[in-house]
Amino acid sequence: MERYDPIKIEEKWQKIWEETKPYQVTEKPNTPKMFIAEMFPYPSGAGLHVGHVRNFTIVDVLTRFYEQQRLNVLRPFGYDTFGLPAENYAIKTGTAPQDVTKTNIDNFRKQAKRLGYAIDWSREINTSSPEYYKWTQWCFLQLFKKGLAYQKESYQWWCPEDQTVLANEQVENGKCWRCGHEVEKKKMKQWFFKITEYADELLEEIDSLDWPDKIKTMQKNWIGRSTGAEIDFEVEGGAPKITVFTTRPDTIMGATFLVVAPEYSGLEALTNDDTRETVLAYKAAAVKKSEIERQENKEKTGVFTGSYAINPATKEKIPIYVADYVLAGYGTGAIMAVPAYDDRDREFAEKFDLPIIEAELIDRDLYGTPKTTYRMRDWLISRQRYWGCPIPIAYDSEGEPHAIPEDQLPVIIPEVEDYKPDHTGRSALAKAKDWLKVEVFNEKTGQMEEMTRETDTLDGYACSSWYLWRYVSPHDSEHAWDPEAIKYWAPTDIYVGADHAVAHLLYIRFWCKFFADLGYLPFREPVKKLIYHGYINAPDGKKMSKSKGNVIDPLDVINDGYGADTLRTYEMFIGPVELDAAWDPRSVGGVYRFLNRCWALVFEKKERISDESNVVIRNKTIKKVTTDIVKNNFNTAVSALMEYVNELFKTGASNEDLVILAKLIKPFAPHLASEMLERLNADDEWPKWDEKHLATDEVEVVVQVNGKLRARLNVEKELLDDEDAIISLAKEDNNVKKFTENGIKKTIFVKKAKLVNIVA
Ligand code: ANZ
Repeated sequence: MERYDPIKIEEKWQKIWEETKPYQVTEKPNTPKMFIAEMFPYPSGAGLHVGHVRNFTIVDVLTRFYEQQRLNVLRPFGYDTFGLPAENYAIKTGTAPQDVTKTNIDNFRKQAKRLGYAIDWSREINTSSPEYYKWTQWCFLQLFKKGLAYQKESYQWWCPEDQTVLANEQVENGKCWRCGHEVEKKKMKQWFFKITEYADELLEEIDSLDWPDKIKTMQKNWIGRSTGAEIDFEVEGGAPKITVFTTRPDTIMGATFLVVAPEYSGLEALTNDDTRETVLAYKAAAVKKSEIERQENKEKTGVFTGSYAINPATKEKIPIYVADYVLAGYGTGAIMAVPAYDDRDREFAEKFDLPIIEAELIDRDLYGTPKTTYRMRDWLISRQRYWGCPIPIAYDSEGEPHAIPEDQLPVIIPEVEDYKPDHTGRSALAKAKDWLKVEVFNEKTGQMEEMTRETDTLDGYACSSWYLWRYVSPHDSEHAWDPEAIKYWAPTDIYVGADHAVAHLLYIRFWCKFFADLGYLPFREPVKKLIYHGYINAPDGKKMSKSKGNVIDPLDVINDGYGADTLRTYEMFIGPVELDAAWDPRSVGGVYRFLNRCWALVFEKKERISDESNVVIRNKTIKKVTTDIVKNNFNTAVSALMEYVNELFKTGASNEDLVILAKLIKPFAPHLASEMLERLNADDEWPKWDEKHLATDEVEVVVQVNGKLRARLNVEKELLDDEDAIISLAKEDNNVKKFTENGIKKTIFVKKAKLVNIVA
């Protein structure tokens, strides 16, 4: 008998797929389409990890499943390549990020091919290639022209030692990750996208999506719509009035003090000679804290500003405090404190000995104007980084921003020798002196002028906000996406990921709505169905990490002789898709044995039985595997196939039994299945079940011996009333006999549960 040699047959089929390109697709107007994609990976130097394999294999199972149903399936692949790791590596080693990226992509592609994915490789995209980022810049300019890309002063982490801006993740316990110096907050002009313009639609349309509830709730909370009122409070002594935002205007009779955020723009005007120094010192300390820290339930801190306001409802004079539990970016950055009704205000009042008055509630409508606020802020997109998409803007001599004309795109990332940011915190782009200067038409003066280019680059999330649409026409040099191709392929039918619940998945929805408004997209939601899967952890249940030395390398699993089909099938079998799962080497071996059994059924010379014999179990299996895949129950689909194979070992198999097995297993183990189908001389079209064969009057009775499942009996429904008959059938089962060789102590039949319990 030929032995199952996965390495050999996988090489054979991968070569065939490489040459015949069966997964390369084009628009077929009369064929229904499916557009399935994973959240594209960042190609790190470490190559694929088992989490990628879970992610890509889910996409592949679905791709092959729908392809076998003869839908026109688009399954592209791409790389999200800008980002800090490549830039930091460049700073450390002087290697150009372009070179590192190329090496990493080559490695990722090679590894993905070893897994036998049904990818249309002609559609590969890479966000840091100029052909791609030209169109990211084009997208930026559309937002800029509509006023949805704008500049505003904003606080940034700043390391005074390194003279550089730091990203949030580069600040560790208030210190710079590079030099360990204490960081500061520095006010700088930054670019933002006005995502808040779409807050209502982003919130309201989410319920219509076939997405996991968990993600929908996270997005809703992130957008955080609150309805309330803005109320003005006059300030004694002539300082400008303070407007507060409250969701409880009815509690105003109990407002015994006001609190403003440390960043509140009118803060200094509220101070006097006695309080100014303390207030400004408090502010300086508070702005260093992150918002999360400030919202933590710690002892409240704050300082009296020296000013008083008048409560418009009680006409009482109430003190104005500054405290960091009030956030600058939410509402108006000022609140009326009602300690009798609000816990945070109560804590503050208790600490500072302020009155807590349980005043009556009054009509809403009496004070202030209705106002809706959102937790979500505009999206800060400026990055003072070299390895990002250059923002296509230049400044005139007055510092006014102008769009680089579209026909001059892409603004190519210039080569530099030193990738470190410069001493003012600008990215290394500022060191490309020739590149900095550009002639741009100034519409205000009506002439061409020499201007200075923007040296900030775009947040990587901008590059990934439109990549799904690029897949429909990845080589289009005229458009970001082809208008006809987008109509046929998009929106994405199924999107698979394990990360970015809020950021990325909110940003693509925002851009979709924006480009739909401009008429570039004929839909307003980019992803119909979202599959959000769990992580794969180490065998001990801990997160895999290099430092713990518990990382399983998928390529090792393949090269150890198990092959890609075992790896793929195992990762689908590992557990319910939405849950985290721990790697189990024994179970990998179990899956490998299962594939060996499939192989043996087809390639061992054995008598074939008639097609009729297994018609019920065959149809049952088709139904179970099909409906399980549709419901993303990949693990139970694999177990149904295992049961089917066990059955065929018991009963013998017909040709049809084996063809069905090969077809059903192809999404999971495509190389093995292709080899089987070739031997059986059959195509891979997905089989249909016939209800006629399932509608039997039989019911299944489960037999346990000492608590372990040992048999399933199919019995006529009426027999359930005959306890003795059932028990003797159970005892006669071959497998049960094996486990009761030493005699039976007790037998119990639970009719309701259709269960026979044998104590042996
Ligand atoms: C008086 C009051 C009485 C309030 C009461 C609540 C309960 P949500 O629901 O999350 O929108 N608030 C307003 N702006 C704030 C800011 N910048 N930083 C911190 N807190 C702020 O919360 C709205 C409530 O949070 C507002 O209503 C305000 O306190 C506070 F019994 O006003 B409330």
